[in-house]
Amino acid sequence: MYEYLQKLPKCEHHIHLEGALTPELLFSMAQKNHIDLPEDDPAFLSPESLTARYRDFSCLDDFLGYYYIGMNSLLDVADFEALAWDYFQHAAQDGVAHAECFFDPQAHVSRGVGYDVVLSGFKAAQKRAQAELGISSELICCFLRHLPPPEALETLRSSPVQTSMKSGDVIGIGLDSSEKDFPPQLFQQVYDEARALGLRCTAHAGEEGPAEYIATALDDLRVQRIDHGVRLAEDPKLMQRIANDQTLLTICPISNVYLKCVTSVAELPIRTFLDAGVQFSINSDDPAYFGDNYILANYRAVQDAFSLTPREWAGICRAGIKGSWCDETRKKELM
Ligand code: ES4
Ligand code: ZN
Repeated sequence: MYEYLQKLPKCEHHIHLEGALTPELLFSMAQKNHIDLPEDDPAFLSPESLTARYRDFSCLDDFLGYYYIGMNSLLDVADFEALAWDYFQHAAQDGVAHAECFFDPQAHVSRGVGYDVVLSGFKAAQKRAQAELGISSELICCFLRHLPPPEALETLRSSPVQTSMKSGDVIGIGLDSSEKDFPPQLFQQVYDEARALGLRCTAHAGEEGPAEYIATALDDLRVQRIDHGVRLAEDPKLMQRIANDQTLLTICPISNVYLKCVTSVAELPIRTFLDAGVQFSINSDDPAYFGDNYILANYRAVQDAFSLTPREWAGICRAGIKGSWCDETRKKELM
């Protein structure tokens, strides 16, 4: 069965490229770029101690603290290219055919790294992934919900961001970072303006936050997908609505365990979603922070917990293709 899962042409819709920064890459880039790592946290003694610390996240915010420190090591175009290339190589090994990748421009621009530096690096890796690995990919620009909404608007309206969206280098927007106390509706204007530009829209909701945030992401942000959404099972009426509308959830099982949203993959409402006709894809989220578990490890973990049939897996992959944001020609190839 694992071999069957490896061979399935998979679409990944929920991967933060900054979350593919391994402790080894983090340390080598920090050294090259003369970036000081925190001296008061023993986790930063070595890649090994950092890896050990990653096994012990208490919640989403505990993880995010490390995630934002980690990405400070990324400085030039070559760093961003190396980061994304490292991800694409893992993706190829795992049988990914198409990847839609999140990135967090605000976390780079705020520390003086230009948006075009980030984008050039990612674009170079995407081009190489297409040519050498046959992986198609797209970029989704995420806004950080723990920062004031006017800062997200300012980022969206900035000229390099607008250029990347009008050229098609970036095809959609997302909303990530701390969820509790940062409801989706705070970002309604950002989503209205992005939609007016013709962008696709998604948002993290129902990861740590309540099912109600899934409803407001749909109603106020008018998103076409929901990232995580595992708490949807707490609201059967909303679950029926999502099933009827065929809104894709991008589920990240191992992430949910690492960040203590659930105690095990078996606790996730995978069977409930299948029974209710809720469409979802299985994804890695931040593989370098969650035990080096890329997409195939997530497929395997779901298989171990739920013993799905090949038919059910084929259905999950088909839903993923349908919910992808590539052009119709590529979709037909993937089918
Ligand atoms: C994230 Cl797992 C998760 N949740 C919310 N925001 C994020 N950014 C990167 N990983
Ligand atoms: Zn995520």
